[in-house]
Amino acid sequence: EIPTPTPEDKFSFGLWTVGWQGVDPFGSATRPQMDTVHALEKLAELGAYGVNFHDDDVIPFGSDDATRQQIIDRFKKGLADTGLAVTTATTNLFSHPVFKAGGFTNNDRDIRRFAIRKVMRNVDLAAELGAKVYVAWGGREGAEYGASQDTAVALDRMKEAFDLLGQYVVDQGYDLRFAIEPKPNEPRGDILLPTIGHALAFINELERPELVGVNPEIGHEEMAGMNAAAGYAQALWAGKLFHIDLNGQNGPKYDQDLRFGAGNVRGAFWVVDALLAGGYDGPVHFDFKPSRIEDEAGVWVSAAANMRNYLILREKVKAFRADPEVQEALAAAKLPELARPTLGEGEGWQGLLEWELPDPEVLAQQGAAVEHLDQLALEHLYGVR
Ligand code: ASC
Ligand code: MN
Ligand code: MN
Ligand code: MN
Repeated sequence: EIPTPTPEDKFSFGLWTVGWQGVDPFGSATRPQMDTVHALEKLAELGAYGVNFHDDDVIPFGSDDATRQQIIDRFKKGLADTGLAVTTATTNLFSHPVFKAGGFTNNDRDIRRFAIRKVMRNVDLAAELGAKVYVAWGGREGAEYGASQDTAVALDRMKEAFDLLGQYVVDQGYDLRFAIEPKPNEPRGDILLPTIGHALAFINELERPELVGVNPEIGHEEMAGMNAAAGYAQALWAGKLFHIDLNGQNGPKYDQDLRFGAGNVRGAFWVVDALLAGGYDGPVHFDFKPSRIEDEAGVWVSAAANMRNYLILREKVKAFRADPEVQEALAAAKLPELARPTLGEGEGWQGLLEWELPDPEVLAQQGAAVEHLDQLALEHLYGVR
């Protein structure tokens, strides 16, 4: 049977997810504001392990120091009372109009400096609350028009921001690493670092690449037409999967942020497979939006369903991998052979030159045996095996 979520599963939620009031580009809020401590209580009750927040999710933008401290004290008490961990934190560099043309890469230097200060302030809080990862989603870092942003120079400024923040956590002695969250578009027409691949290449240019990884969101990769599972697998291969945002999306359209497991179900199955195969052991974090046509009861139904769907898919992936017929099919499709290095031990290009060439016409005749293999995966997913 499907297990119930426990803190060992390390499920975590952005406070902005269950707290989303349903504001969209065409309509105003459909749900009242949710009290943060109430959200903590409900999430703990449902079996979550931790939470993640933007600074402004907890502390309204512009709060004075005394108010900010009162809010933090109440939030800390809520954490202590519920036993929830703060796994991650992030910065809202997208809601206030000051960030309308970006934060780290805004053409206005004062806004860039303001944005970095806002991050530093919340990094302090994240470290104080025990977060191990600090997420950076640059939703407003981008453009709609070719000439309005100089991409190369904007990347210089993006690098400058991450180098400075890396220096900051090192100087402060924080045990905190950064995770860049790619997204192709929305709210900007085109966003910088639009995919996992762009982000990984960017990270290699930083002064402290070891401090920075990625936080891929399934829906964002699918908006870009990418195979999310392959992206998670490459991030794991590069040692860069510091955090994950799981949710659901139906192909390239607006960012749907459906609960995990809704949307592209097959894609979700392979994402869980990639996470298990790659040994991902960080928080299993959901970044979704409960449908704006739901009331609060629907919010909790969808929050619980994220975890349930993950557990369902985890069972199915394990059953698929353990199925002897699947193992035979994998062998028939030569997956074990891909695991063998292409050159023999100690062999170099000379050995390859001495090797008697096979007949390509004969090699070309073999079937790849993938139809049976994929059908087995589908039958596990359909629940008939
Ligand atoms: C984040 C994150 C996103 C955005 C979005 C804000 O921190 O991971 O995808 O902010 O959820 O609505
Ligand atoms: Mn999204
Ligand atoms: Mn996200
Ligand atoms: Mn999102």
